[in-house]
Amino acid sequence: MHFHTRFALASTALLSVSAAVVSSPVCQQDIVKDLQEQAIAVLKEKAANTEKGSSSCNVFNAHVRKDWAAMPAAERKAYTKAVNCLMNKPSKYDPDVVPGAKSRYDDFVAQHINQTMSIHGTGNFLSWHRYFVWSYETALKEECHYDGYQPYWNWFSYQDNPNESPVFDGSDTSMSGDGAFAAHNGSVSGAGNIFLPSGKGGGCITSGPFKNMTVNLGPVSPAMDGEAAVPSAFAWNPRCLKRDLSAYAAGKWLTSSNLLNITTGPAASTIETFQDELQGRFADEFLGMHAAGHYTLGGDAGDLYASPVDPAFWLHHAMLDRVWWMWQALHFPQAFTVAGTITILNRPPSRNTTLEDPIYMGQSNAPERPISQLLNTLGGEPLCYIYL
Ligand SMILES: *[C@@H]1O[C@H](CO)[C@@H](O)[C@H](O)[C@H]1NC(C)=O
Ligand SMILES: *[C@@H]1O[C@H](CO)[C@@H](O)[C@H](O)[C@H]1NC(C)=O
Ligand SMILES: *[C@@H]1O[C@H](CO)[C@@H](O)[C@H](O)[C@H]1NC(C)=O
Ligand SMILES: *[C@@H]1O[C@H](CO)[C@@H](O)[C@H](O)[C@H]1NC(C)=O
Ligand SMILES: *[C@@H]1O[C@H](CO)[C@@H](O)[C@H](O)[C@H]1NC(C)=O
Ligand SMILES: [Cu+2]
Repeated sequence: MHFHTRFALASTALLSVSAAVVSSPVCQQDIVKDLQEQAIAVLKEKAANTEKGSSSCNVFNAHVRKDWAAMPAAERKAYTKAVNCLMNKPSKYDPDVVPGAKSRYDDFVAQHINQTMSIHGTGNFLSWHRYFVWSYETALKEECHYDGYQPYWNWFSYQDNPNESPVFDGSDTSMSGDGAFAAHNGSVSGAGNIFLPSGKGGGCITSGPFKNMTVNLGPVSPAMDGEAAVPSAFAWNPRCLKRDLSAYAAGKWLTSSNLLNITTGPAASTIETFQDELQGRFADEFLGMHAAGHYTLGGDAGDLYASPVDPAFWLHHAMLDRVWWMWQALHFPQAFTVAGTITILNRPPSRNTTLEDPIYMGQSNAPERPISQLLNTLGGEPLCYIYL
């Protein structure tokens, strides 16, 4: 793997982090590689010190989720083919209950819409989205014969020009490119506190594997200027997928200094500070890496409820899960704790989240599980994966 060859360089960079180092895109890559390497080293050490049967899940036999940029063309195409397959299979929802769910893909969108207010800014934010991505990956495999694993979008490259990224360059080995240019006045994010200037898109995506896709659900809470909400959350609203790739959001918040803060810096000290910093401090006009990824995509992906309509959602959330996974590896035994409440930003005030709280996926065919079963990606049942 390419990160092995650059590890020595990365270690040096990490020891001498300075403003100059952090602002260099090359070193941004090195820092995430170094954290990755540290996480794997810890997991190897744990595997070596644990007496377990050879069949139990560990870092050596776990499934591997890869960086999109490091995947060969054939693997990328197999992935987008499976996603298109899911978009062409029928929904399992009763059309009277969710009229906008026309495809199997839409079932996942509906799931997210339905639970939005109890899975963001809550104690289950990380575990809910981990299980959501896992259930989607499982559907791609079981229902669409995909034989790989969920790829991730590495936030720490191409921040200055996401349009050139292998994820968004619009080629047939990308996740489709930017939207067509459509004049608009940017997007409003961060619970109304943070304005994002418009990029070069704003209209329908015009290239790549999802060029012809039909979005059926949302927008429920559109962020981009000019977009109107549907009258009810599950209404059918067929239209194209819109994007407005934002170098502004990526360059400002998908940074090594923010990554270091939550993985090894002051915000890394507890699960509470980690997850809060990751999700932003909107009153401080700090978007955080979770929302920054959504607004780097822009367009439909900026809708808190219906953001999974953009198939890049899953690569973004895999990266988010990877950052949590790295934090977890570097913070045993705190790795398996939760903090936060069961309502969005504790509005209205609610009880604390517990490890026994159920995470359910409804129509996505993943059985309800307590949070405690979703904290360890090497837990074996159901999760057994690592990131490389
Ligand atoms: C939405 O969630 C509730 C539980 O909060 C559940 O009873 C209902 O079936 C869900 N609806 C859909 C469409 O998934
Ligand atoms: C953007 O805002 C300006 C000033 O408020 C307005 O004149 C213009 O029509 C807006 N453009 C669009 C595309 O909404
Ligand atoms: C999109 O639709 C057009 C017209 O129906 C068709 O010619 C084209 O092959 C489709 N492209 C993809 C990527 O499915
Ligand atoms: C790191 O995170 C802490 C906790 O949220 C925050 O107060 C601080 O401003 C962050 N530091 C940087 C450099 O972003
Ligand atoms: C909820 O969590 C907070 C912060 O972790 C803690 O201070 C508080 O005591 C907890 N509340 C209850 C009822 O356990
Ligand atoms: Cu979400």
